[in-house]
Amino acid sequence: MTSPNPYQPQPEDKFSFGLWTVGHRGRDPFGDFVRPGLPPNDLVSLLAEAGAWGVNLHDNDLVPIDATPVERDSMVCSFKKACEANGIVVPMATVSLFFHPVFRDGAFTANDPEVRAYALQKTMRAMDIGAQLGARIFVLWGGREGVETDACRSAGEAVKRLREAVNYLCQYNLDRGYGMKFALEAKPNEPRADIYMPTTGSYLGFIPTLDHPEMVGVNPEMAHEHMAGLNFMHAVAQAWEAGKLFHIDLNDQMPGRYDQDLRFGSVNLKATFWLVKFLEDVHYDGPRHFDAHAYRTEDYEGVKDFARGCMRTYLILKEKACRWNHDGEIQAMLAEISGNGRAPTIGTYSRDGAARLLRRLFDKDRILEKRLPYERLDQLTVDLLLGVR
Ligand code: GCO
Ligand code: MN
Ligand code: MN
Repeated sequence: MTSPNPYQPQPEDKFSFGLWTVGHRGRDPFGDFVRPGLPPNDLVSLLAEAGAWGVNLHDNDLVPIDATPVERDSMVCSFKKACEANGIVVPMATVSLFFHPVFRDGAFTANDPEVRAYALQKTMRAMDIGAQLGARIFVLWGGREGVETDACRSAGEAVKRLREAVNYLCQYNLDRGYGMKFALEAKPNEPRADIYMPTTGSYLGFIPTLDHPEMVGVNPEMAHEHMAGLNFMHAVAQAWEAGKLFHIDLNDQMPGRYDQDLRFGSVNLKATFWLVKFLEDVHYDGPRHFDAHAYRTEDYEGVKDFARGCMRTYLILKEKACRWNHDGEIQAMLAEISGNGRAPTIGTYSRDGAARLLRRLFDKDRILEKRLPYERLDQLTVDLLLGVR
């Protein structure tokens, strides 16, 4: 008898994939499709076979942009049945505001008011599809909301247009009673040369300026922060701390390159470890969505390998995080370096307290005697990750 797989995904792991991820056919700017197209319902079966919990979709991953209402209804109904039959949920829906040439100058920020209106119409219709499928999270990724030349519009005006659009959509959500939360996804560039709201931090600054900030959070993506040369886990931590981590896009990416969307954990294992550890330590309870796709060399068997790999790596790193948290030597070092109980705490501001702090003498040489053995701590982490600890 074979032993059960300890890294078998479970529904409570909430692993999800986009239709556009496992359905990615390997086309890139230089080369054509390498895999045949699979209908959405077959992609749902593929995900079920791989062990996923959820599937996410853009409106046009399921319903072609010019479908009639009757065609739309029958496609959504049939997809819903396929999900139910496969035990797959639809936690998140989104809208393509980047593929059709009409969005060549952006969607909500485009200069043409008719394009802005069409973008709102398309998004409301995508929300209708999402609501029908049970999605409670709606992602907005403004891939075309940017510029090649700043001569074309004021960047400040673009922010105002974006705010108006999100406010409008929040109102629609309320009006329809959908109970959705919006998750805004940042990216620094690609497809536009420069995209407005280049980082998760930008959106965290934007959200409090909205009419319904409580309805809007972020969808940070690992590859996107890495493209900007940033520490993804730090962005996630800030979003979490602000109560704004509504969704997350997991994948991998070499900094400084085009958007690679590689299998989770396939490039930056250590950064991936710190991320998983963070999510597990804070008991993040949302979907763990893999926004990545298989190598262009793969067929659909390889796509399953890719999907299984994303989830397996997450679960292995989750186990490593648990070991790290229970490692006696690591924990003793953490207790030692935490600095708790050494100096009087500053406390909240008071005039007397500030006066005492202003008078206090600091013995910097004594402070410097305290060792900070981060080299050893990091090596223990590396040993643990490499499986020799
Ligand atoms: C990308 C983005 C997209 C979005 C998706 C959801 O770089 O292409 O990450 O995959 O996540 O469009 O809106
Ligand atoms: Mn991406
Ligand atoms: Mn994404």
